[in-house]
Amino acid sequence: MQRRKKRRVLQLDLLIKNGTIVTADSTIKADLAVKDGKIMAIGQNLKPEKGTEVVDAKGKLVLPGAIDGHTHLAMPFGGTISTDDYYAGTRSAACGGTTTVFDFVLQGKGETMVDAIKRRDAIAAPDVAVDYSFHVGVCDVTTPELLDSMEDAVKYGVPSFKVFMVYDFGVDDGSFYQVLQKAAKIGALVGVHAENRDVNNVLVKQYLAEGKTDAWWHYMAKNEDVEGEADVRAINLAKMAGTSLYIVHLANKQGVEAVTKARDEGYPIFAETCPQYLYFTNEVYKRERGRDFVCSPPMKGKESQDAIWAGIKRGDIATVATDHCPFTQAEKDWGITTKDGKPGNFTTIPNGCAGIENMYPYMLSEANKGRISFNKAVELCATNPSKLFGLDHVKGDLLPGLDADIVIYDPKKNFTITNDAMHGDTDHTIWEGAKLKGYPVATYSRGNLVYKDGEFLGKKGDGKFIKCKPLKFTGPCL
Ligand code: DUC
Ligand code: ZN
Ligand code: ZN
Repeated sequence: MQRRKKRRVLQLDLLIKNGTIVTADSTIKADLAVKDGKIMAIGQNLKPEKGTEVVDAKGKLVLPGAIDGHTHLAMPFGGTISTDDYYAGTRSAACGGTTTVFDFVLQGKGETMVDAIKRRDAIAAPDVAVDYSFHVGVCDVTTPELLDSMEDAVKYGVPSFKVFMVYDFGVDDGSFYQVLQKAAKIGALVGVHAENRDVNNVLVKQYLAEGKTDAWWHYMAKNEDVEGEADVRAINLAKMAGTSLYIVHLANKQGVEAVTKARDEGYPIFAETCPQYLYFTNEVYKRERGRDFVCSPPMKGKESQDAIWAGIKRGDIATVATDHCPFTQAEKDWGITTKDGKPGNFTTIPNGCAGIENMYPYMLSEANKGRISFNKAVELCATNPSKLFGLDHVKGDLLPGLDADIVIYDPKKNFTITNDAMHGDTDHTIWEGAKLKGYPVATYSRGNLVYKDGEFLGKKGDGKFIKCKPLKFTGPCL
């Protein structure tokens, strides 16, 4: 006798009622239902089932979780390792409404791209508290096998790469061009850290010879022109290779203008900026602890900051990400006395700052203050990164079928950033004292509550590796 198959009754797990649902292109008052970690429905007067948890979001905004496209967790750099490991960093991310992070894998000499990804994933997977993926920082394409291994990475689910035009592990223009050519063939996006290495090296030597050693000279050695020239060159190389380009942490006016021009001409050139460039200027390097703000690229002058905000409003800046790479104050003090007890200078300060918990709250606060719309903040921090890095089939929006990565945001809750209130392992924050209008009050990662009212509720190892789709951009589509 044939037994009738028992139909599994799926439980509606969570119902967020009465909120204002904000996505990149719509704002509606509606309820949102979650089942099995996915968004099941968005609509009016949705009814809970027996056992459904109901959350009243009246007066609150319901947003997609942010996607931080640029982090350096547990990264060996500047003679140490960045303070936040994959657990501390993703815990902090969750508490700032970020539900996916893209961390950088630095390829070792002679290492294939997939081996590099697997090496880092072995460290990340047991620790991550939210979902994650990687970009590969390409350092060695000196053999055809290494260059070809980019294609294996795309098949593995990592279709985005980054080259550094600066630092000793950076690539020369020839290798950069080869990486761009390869990307065009295999459906990949190349990101670039654009600063002119040779000019930077010359300026460093000159300033140190003149006894100019404090943090201000870090900015001067990586000034507007040092970054802008490299932006222009990177765009030209992408045009020559006939492919797209993603400029990471864009922080100068000349670069913004070059991006705008290329996009106006129809080229698929995309730019990311970071909250630190939108909030701080190079004035921070004159502070007593200016060394705490040393990151690359450095914060620039007000003119550049204004140009970046104008680029955002015009739609020429596609994403905001953090470049989260914290170091302790004791490590920042290596700019005074190195870890070997020698006199330090601006080159002996590890580059990078914490920011993973501040991105979405800051951008949403700027929206709440009226500088941009909430939709724009969502587009920059969630929807565009998901499209650019190939995960819009699962994340970056609030739509039935997508992962239930959701943030509930209280526009009336004012918040002053202090390091004590942050959830990473860092001992200070450059954002200390910054006043935000509105703040996230709850974060869900695939339907699980991972943050509520100042408290982290997630679990180490609960984050999942997200396989991203191959990428092809033929014009400035976003
Ligand atoms: N810039 C930083 O400030 N830190 C890590 C790497 C980088 O490029
Ligand atoms: Zn960089
Ligand atoms: Zn970076």
